[in-house]
Amino acid sequence: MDLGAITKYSALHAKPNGLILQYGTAGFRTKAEHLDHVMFRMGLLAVLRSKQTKSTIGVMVTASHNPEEDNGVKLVDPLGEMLAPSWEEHATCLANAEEQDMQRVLIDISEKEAVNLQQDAFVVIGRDTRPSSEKLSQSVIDGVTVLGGQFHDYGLLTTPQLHYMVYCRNTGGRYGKATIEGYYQKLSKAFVELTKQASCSGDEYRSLKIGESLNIGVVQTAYANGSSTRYLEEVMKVPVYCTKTGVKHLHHKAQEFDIGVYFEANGHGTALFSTAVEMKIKQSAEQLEDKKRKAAKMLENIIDLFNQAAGDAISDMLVIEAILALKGLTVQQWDALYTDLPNRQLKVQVADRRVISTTDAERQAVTPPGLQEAINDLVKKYKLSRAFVRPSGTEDVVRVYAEADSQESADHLAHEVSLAVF
Ligand code: NG1
Repeated sequence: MDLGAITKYSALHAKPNGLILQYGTAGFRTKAEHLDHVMFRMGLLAVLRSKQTKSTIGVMVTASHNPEEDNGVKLVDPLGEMLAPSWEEHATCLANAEEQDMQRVLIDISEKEAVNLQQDAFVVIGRDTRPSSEKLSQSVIDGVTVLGGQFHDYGLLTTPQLHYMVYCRNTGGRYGKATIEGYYQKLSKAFVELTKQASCSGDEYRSLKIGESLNIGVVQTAYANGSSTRYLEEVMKVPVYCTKTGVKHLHHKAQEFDIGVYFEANGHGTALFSTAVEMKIKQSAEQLEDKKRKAAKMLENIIDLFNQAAGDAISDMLVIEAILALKGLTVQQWDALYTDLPNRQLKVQVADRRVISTTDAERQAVTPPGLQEAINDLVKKYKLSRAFVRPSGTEDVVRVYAEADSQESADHLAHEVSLAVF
C-alpha cells in the first residue's frame, strides 16, 4: 500500500468536517455535494474487498428513487449480491474517518480481513443519469487506481445490470457475457424462445410440474399488500415469509429454497433457483421423452430470463409477458386474480428517526415506549386493517404504512398513526 499516495489523493477528496454517514439499506445516500470523499474511499474499499475475495467487485453510483440532488454509492459482492454485513461496517468506518486516521483505518481493515495486498484487484463501475454521477464515479476511479486496482467503467447502467456484470465476470462467463449487449442478448434470446412455445399443448404445461420434491418459498416485506399474502398462502398454497425492508434481506432469505421468489412492493424482486434445481432441469432437457424435454426447455428459458443476480424490473417485465403469453392470459385477467386492499403510505419528518426501533421484520415498534400500543388501539378501529411505522434506511424520514377495507379508512388510519409518531 503506497500510504503517501493515499494521503496525497485523499486530501483532494477531503471529508467535510463533522459529517457522519452510515452504510444503510442501499449503501450511502445523501446530498451529492457531500459525497466526493465517500466515493474516493469506496474506490479504496472495493480494491481491498476485491483482493480479499480474489474476485471482481462492483461499485454503483446512484441514489435510485431519491431526489435528483441526492446521490449514493453501494458495493456489489462477487456473486452479484449486496456487500457482506461485516464490510458494511468497514465502509461506515472508512467513510467517517478523519483525514489523519485514514491510513490506520485502511490498515485495520486489511489486517482484520486478512487481505493479501499483493493480490490483483478488479473493480467495475456503473452510474445513473443524475448530473452529479459522472464526476462522483470519477472519484471512485481515483480511489481504485491509487490502491493499484484495475477497473472497467461501464458508464450509464441500471443497478441490476451492474449486478449482472459482476456475476458474469466471477463465474467465468457461464452466466452470460459481461457486456451490455451480452445482457440484452441473454434476455432477448430466452424471451423469444419462450414465447415461441406459446402454442404448446396443455400436456406440456402439466409435465412442467416437477414440483413434488422442490421446496418453494415466497419472501415479502411488511409493505406487501395483505391481499397478496392471503392469495399466495390460501390460493397458491405457497409458504410466505416476511423480512426487513431492503433487497439484501429478501435475497438472503430466498436463497434458502429450491425456488425462492422475492419482491418488495415498490417493484424490486426476482426468483432464485438453487444449483440442484438447475441441474435437474438441465438433465430433463436432455431426455428423450418429447413432452418432458420441451417442458424442461421452457423452464431453462424462464431461468435465463430472470436476472438472478438482483431484482431487475426489465427482466421481471419480460418474464411476466412471457408467462401471460404461455398461459394465454391478458394483463387484465392477470390483474384480476386478486384485489389489493386499499392502502396509504406517508412520510413523517421527525427530529431523529432513530428513536424508532422495530422488531418482527419491522412490523412492531419497540421504541419509543407506548408507540406500538397506540398503533394497536388505532388499528382496532378499522376492518381488515394493519399499520406499522419504521425509520427509512434511505431518506431522513419515518415511513407510515396502513391498509384497511376502504381507501377512506386506510387514509384515516395512516394519518392517525403519523400523529402518534410525533
Ligand atoms: P427505505 O427508505 O428504507 O424505506 C426504500 C424502499 C425499499 C428499497 C430501498 C432501497 C419503500 C417503502 N422502501 O427503503 O423498498 O427499495 O429504498 O432502494 O419503498
